[in-house]
Amino acid sequence: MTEQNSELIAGRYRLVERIGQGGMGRVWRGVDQQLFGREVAIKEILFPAGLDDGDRATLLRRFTGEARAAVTLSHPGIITIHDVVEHRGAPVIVMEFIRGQSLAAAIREQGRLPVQRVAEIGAAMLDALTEAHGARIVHRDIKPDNVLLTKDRVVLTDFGIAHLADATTKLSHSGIVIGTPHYMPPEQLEGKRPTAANDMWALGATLYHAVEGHPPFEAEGLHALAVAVFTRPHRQPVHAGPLAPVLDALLDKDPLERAGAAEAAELLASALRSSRSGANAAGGAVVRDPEPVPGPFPVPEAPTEQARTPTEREAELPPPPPLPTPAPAPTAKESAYTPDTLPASLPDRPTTPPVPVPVPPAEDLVSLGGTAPQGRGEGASARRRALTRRSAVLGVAVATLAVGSALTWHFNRDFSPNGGRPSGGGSAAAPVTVVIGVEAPLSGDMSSLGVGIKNSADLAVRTANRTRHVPGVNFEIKALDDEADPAKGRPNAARFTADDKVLGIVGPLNSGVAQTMAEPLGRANLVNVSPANTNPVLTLGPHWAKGVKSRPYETYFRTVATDVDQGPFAARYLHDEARKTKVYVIDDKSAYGTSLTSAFRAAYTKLGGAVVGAEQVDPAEGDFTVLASKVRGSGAEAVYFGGYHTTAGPLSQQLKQAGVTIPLMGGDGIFDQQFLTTNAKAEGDLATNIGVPVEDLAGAADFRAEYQKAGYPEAAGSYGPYAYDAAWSVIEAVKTVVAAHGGTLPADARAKMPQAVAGLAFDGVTGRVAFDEYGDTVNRQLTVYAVKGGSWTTVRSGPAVP
Ligand code: ABU
Repeated sequence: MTEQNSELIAGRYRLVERIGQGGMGRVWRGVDQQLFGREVAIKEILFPAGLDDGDRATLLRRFTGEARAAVTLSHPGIITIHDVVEHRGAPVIVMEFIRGQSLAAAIREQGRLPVQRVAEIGAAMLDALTEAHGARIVHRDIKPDNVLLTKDRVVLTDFGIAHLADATTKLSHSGIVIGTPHYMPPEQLEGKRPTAANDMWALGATLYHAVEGHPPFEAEGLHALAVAVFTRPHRQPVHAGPLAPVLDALLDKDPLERAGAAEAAELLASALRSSRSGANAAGGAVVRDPEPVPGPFPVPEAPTEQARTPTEREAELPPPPPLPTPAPAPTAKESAYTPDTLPASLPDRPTTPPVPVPVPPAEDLVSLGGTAPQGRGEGASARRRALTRRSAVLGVAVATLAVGSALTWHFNRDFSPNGGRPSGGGSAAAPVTVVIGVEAPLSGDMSSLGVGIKNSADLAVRTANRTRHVPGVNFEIKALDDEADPAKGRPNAARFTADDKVLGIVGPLNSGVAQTMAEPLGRANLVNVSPANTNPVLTLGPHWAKGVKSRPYETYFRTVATDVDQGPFAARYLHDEARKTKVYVIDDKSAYGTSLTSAFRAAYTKLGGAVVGAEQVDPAEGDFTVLASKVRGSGAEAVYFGGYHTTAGPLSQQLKQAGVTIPLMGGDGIFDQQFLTTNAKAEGDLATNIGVPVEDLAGAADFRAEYQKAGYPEAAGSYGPYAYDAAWSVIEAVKTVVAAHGGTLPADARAKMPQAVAGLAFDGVTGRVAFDEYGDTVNRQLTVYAVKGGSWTTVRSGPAVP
């Protein structure tokens, strides 16, 4: 096709003007002469130079077949393909002509877009993708350029075209695949067979770009970008507000853990409700969008504007009316769709230019078919395997880039129409899956404790499945990382509540995280049993210190005693036995640290001890030399610290290095091996821990033996046994619910769980597992430890004093 011509394609489509140019081809406005001059968009696919005739013929055949599959799609959110024809040996697609603007253009013009508008766009895109995935068609190149916005539609374009790009470059033996890696999930960069999960990631990346104004991963150069996508979390969104949970859920690197359509729809609907009601401004932890946002979208109005360039058109377009609220289920259709009223043009300019992406040899050719299982997966072991494989593949991908080696194209391999889905129909006797969420720091400074919690819950689940503890039910773990960051609690809670199969959660570790999770979990009737939180507020309410108890959440339980016991236990030891009558009290400002020091101070002063100084420190600070000189000048005989080992270790060390050779005492948050390994001056320091030493517990020996046998690479940590008992609390409660429903899981099982957990009483590995009327454990034992000879050594153990 020439630049300005009136060439006739396939004897009926006349080109009028070129309206776009992209990496894969050119787009023209044209008319269909056989249909009374109906306007159409004509996309000319450009094959790379150097293909021989055989390759061209092969590609043409493949593309024609794939594009024809996309022709079968009929959905207002998917561009209608009228025809796929061949012209001078290259494929040409004839599509509906859409008058609008790409999302990429909107972002270019306006910067980041308002949360509500992005949620609306996301819901519409998801609806369209669900339609395509239901027809076993994967887009593979969802990005802002391929999303068209009109007055009242959001339309995905270029279905099937990415396949051609991929096959084209593979066939040309170039060793590269054309694509847009800013929106590609790790498995797509690996060159794995496309699944619906690819599109879900790309949806997340596209929405992220729209609401933040930049893609979730950015780096200088392809290599760095690929490394970032494979190995790093996406940049935390700062403008997404209630959209943050859906972005997190969609940008999960593990396709098996990534949100599927139902979960994404629920999260989008929730985000939309929040943004419309202004709940985001009311104080959710995830909401941060105080800055003014750009105005509504421009969309073209007059057909005469089509003759102008896309940029000119896009700059002068009036705002559209708001889109409808997304349906909670992703199957709703826009019944009011009137294609004839929506002529169109589609500029085809990538926001980010297509770049060559290195890929290792693919297992199979790309194909339009193939949806994968969505959402939950095999949990811990699957994730571990995936991460290991990902590292290996990254190495291959980078090596491919470095040496420019050619790919082997498995041209003759059959494509499985099943697309990697598990085959075989389930039988009527197949067990129902119940998911137990695990919420803990799985990365970062506190991950040694968090991973121990996850493994221990996993061990409980494996044991329950192996022994068929709940007949007809198979348990799975779904673990989410909070990095010990309270801001992660709410998004993680949203992911759990959106997944109907989740009937209980083990975690979190940090009281601060629990405070952000407890409210949304409570609203969703979803129980969580923490193996580690000790802040009393979670069960007794905000006025516990004044003796006013009021349980805030019927869904919150814990298997550990609280700081109501731990603070006084430490105070008694320090004052009565260690004979320290003057202390300096320091905390790390965390929910845990402040509650512990508050409980300690009250008890210590009641015993007659003097608090000779108090200070709050910033854990990020790390330099405590000024504080050390204050402590030295105070005459304190001990430091009592509320917080975690990550701060206590350097604090203790710097105190001693400054000549303040008095013991530092903390709570269970410092009772960790890492306190010893990161603090060369720990000798003589003290800690309380929840419970009696594990070696004194009959059940704990079995737990440790089983844990070891299971082969987890990480230690269970001090909260592992409590996590094991917490997981069994959920399992036993499910058993109760099933038994009360004639041996099957009722549809409202989640709602029945809080009462079932409240009524439990069994012997666990940490002792008696049962909960009082506030959700606190009835097992209230504590132990004081001292660092002796470089190890934590038991000093005193016993029940909490009433
Ligand atoms: N119990 C100390 C560590 C966990 C928490 O933040 O409560």
